[in-house]
Amino acid sequence: MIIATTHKNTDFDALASVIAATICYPGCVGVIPKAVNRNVAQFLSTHKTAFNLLLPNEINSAEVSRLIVVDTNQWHRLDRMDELRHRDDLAIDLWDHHMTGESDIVADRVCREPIGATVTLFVREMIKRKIRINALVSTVLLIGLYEDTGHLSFPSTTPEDARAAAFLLENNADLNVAGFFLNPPYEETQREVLFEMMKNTEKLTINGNSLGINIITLDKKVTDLASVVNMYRKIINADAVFVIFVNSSRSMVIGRSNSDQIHIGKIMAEFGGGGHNGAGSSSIKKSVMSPEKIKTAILSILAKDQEKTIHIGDIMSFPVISVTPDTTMREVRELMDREKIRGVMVIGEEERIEGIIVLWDFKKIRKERQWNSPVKAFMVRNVATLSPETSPEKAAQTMIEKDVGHLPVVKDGKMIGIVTRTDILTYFYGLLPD
Ligand SMILES: [Mn+2]
Repeated sequence: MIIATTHKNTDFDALASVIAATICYPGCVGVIPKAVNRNVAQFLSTHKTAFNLLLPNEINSAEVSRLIVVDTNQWHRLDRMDELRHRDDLAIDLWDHHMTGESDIVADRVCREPIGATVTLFVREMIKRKIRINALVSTVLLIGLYEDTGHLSFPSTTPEDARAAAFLLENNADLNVAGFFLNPPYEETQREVLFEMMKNTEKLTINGNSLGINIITLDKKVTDLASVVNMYRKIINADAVFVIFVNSSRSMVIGRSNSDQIHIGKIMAEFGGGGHNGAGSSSIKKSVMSPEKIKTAILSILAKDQEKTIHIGDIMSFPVISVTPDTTMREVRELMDREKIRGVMVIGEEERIEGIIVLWDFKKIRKERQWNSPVKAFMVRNVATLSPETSPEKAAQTMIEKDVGHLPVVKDGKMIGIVTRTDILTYFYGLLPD
């Protein structure tokens, strides 16, 4: 007997991958853990009989000759598979996309890659082997793919995930059904927790990233805390959030990040958990570490990461070309032509930034003789500046908010460099400045 199984608190990517495995491996039976996410439970209550699925207590582990593990690589995350763990005659195949955390399942065949969703790995197999799937299977696979990639929007999404979505849509995946299960309505208990989080929000900035961190005591069961945390991050508009949910015996940490600089999976791995760049979690016994200690530890990991991350000081241009306030507009224009630049800083006494003049400001000149006027008559005063520790993301955000293309970098009151749109584009897209 071949069985495919996945992690407890089964999400749609896990369910979809189990179902995909039952199709890719002839004769394979899917074994779904008893504890599944709420929207997965809703789906199963109406669709279960359409698939070849059983519960862990419905199989006889002595009959299992091959085990397919999907969307996890850790034994303790499986439901009642301990008897199989110590069998040395068991063949194991592993399909997963979690790259952090300790992997302890030793498989004979491993398909483990950084990709948006595990189910994409199975879709690749289906395309390769020209396996046809019906609309129902396509739909559940698409739900798994969309849930794990945030509808192909999470930074972990790869081109292959998008191609997998195309394949599933070609095979008649139903977006109405998918939309229904991907956007479950919020429950009263979830709203209460969200409200509690909003009340106790501690917002801070570490390494140029805005951060929300909370400790929340749970006195009752709340389903799908992960999507509450997701919602919370969006509402408080933080680059990353960490929420430590505490019950009588354990702390459950859920992290979400929208910043390239904060890798949730790596941070959670330090607490025995795991996840991806953008999302992850960890469960810690209170006797091992108190919630307050966890919080302090997360903050110190984030602070330590500072040395490794890119700051604006690393990507700025220098030396900065500048003129004095009395330089004529004609001289400024000649300088900009010669240096092929779009803006020049105006620096006064004691190296003070007096203003900036950009190509656009030349449009203010109406009469020829104005070219003899000093730059201080045309420059823009009130120049927005950055500190060298600013993150490239924050710098880009400042450019958008202030609608400026030049941001001088200032340290101890002195200008040490400048960041232009070209620097930002070069950083984000690896484009070479022209
Ligand atoms: Mn997954």
